[in-house]
Amino acid sequence: MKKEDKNNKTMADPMDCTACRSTGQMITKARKDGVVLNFDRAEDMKACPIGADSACCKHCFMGPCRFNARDPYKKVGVCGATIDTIMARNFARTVAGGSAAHTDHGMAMLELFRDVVNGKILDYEIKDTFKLESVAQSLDIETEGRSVKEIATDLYQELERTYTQVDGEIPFVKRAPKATLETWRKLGIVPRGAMREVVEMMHRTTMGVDQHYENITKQASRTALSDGWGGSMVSTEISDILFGTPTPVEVAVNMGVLKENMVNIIIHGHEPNLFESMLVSVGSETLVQASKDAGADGINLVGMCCSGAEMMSRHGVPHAGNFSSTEAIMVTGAVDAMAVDIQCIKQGLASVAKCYNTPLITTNTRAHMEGAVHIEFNEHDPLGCTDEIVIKAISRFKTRTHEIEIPSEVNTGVQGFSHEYIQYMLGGSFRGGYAPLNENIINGRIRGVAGVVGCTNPRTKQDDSHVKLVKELIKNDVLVLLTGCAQIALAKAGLSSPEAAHFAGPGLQEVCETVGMPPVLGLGSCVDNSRILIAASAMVAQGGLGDSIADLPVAGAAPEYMSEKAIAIGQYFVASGVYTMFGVTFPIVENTKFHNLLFNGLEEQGLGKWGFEKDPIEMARSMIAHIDKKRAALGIDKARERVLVDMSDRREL
Ligand code: SF4
Ligand code: MSK
Repeated sequence: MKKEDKNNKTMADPMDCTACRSTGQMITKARKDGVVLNFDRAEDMKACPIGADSACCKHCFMGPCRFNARDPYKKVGVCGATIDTIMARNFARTVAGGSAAHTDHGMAMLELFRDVVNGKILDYEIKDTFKLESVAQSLDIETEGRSVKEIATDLYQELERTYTQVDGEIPFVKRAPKATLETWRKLGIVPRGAMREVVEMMHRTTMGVDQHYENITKQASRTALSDGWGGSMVSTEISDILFGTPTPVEVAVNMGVLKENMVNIIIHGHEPNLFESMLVSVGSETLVQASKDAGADGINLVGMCCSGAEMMSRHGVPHAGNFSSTEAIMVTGAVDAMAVDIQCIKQGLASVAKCYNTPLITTNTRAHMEGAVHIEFNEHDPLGCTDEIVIKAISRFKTRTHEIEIPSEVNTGVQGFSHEYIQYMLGGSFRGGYAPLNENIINGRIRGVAGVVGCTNPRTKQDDSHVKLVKELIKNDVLVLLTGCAQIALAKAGLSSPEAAHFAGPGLQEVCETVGMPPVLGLGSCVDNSRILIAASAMVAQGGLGDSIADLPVAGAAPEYMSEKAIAIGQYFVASGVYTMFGVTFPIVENTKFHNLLFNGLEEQGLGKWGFEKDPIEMARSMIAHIDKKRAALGIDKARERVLVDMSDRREL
């Protein structure tokens, strides 16, 4: 349903924009307050159809050149480039952009680790020495009888190769199943070093360099793998070592976590160090007293987007909402400061913050914004920044003038399922491992595993596809692993609690009830998708489900993605052997050679493949069909038929 605003612009009904009631409530209030949000801008700024199909090129100034998606081979660019070259180059640059984001984030984490180890940074320490040792052992670093500092120094030196190495193989590819690694070697796509791959990708896609869509796609796979098994994986592992590996924790999610009588501070972005130091600042007696002197009951620190997802998983910090809600939450009038670091931070936040007199504070040297206050975060004096953020928030609380309207929704669920905890949960502390998961897949109680990840996007109803897709998957006995904004969508829908097992099919429900786990397991932020790769490798290593990730009855999806990072993640899952489906839109022209390569050809090479579907139920069906195809290839399809026939027996059991 659409209405017109005072300028006669059509405005979508708030509940057509989002499945999140709190966000819908805030869209309504924003319109009353005359404030424009991302949802309204998406209505106003229609997507360029040529760009959406990736049928244009502006890689040189003989162009831009554009093609007609209905007749893509009718024309070539001024340089003679074909539609396949153009689409492949655009796609590859998107992969390079996303991979660069994860790589730069990972490099920052590794640099922090180095300076903690060598004693130059004193505000952080190695919290998880068990994880330090297990990561070191996975890279054949000697741990027996050695000090933490010795092991950590060697680990730093080894992992630095992930980024800086110019030849050879990045360290973590050792963790991939042997057959998967052999396929990469055969295809020549084992990453050498993340910086080399991203730079080479950018070079190859400039005008007049690589002009064969297959060769460009090969380098796109190599670049994406340098992210998944490199930049992102290093980031996750180092963050766990420094700040602790997540274990299940009950967490409150949704806008109702804001408190009217407290100083509310939101952290939004991707790097955990800012948030870790904020936790210290909000615990400071002096600052808590200052908040009370200002008339508040204390300080309420909450997260949003992916740094929120990471801190929710690691420390149980309440989470207020995902990507599409970051502007809407300021409409509550109750946000006394929002501090941001890197990635997925909409510039539109600045104007919304101004409307509600909320300090919007940028903290990272890489990410300034017009209209925001910049207080640089420096790991050598982190509290210098975070204390100042708290002080700004307290003074905004003291001078609150806006009407406060906090939606009442709060959803409680269990988060924080790291790969390490999944092993322990399924196998127990003495025989931790994936045997019970594999056994339940082989016997058919669990049909397969799906990773549902990625953003929300105001071009599609927020959270709606995530929730419908996941409900359909678990109803069909598919265990779902979640990260990033998808994880928050499902938490808000109440699927993260063990009681949600009743949404699952009989086989998955039985497993969830036996273990006491929810049917969806939240693994953390978007950079933590590397945990899914490690879990998939552990499933292969456990045995009984084939030799490579491509053999597993698994599938992946990002039904509401918006970021370049999501395309990089999709490509590293595809290159790792996973059928990966995206929704909303896909930057490709159908009935072209490049389309056929991504959607079929890569699978024929022994990798995974891409899929695209806007309808979440159809998406679930395609994923389930793929899982069943893999089950049949493994010869375990009959077991599942028996499980379904034996339902009453199992009930008795
Ligand atoms: Fe046009 Fe070729 Fe230049 Fe692209 S590289 S803008 S297709 S001339
Ligand atoms: S924050 S990349 S909107 S998941 Fe990681 Fe969310 Fe997507 Fe950003």
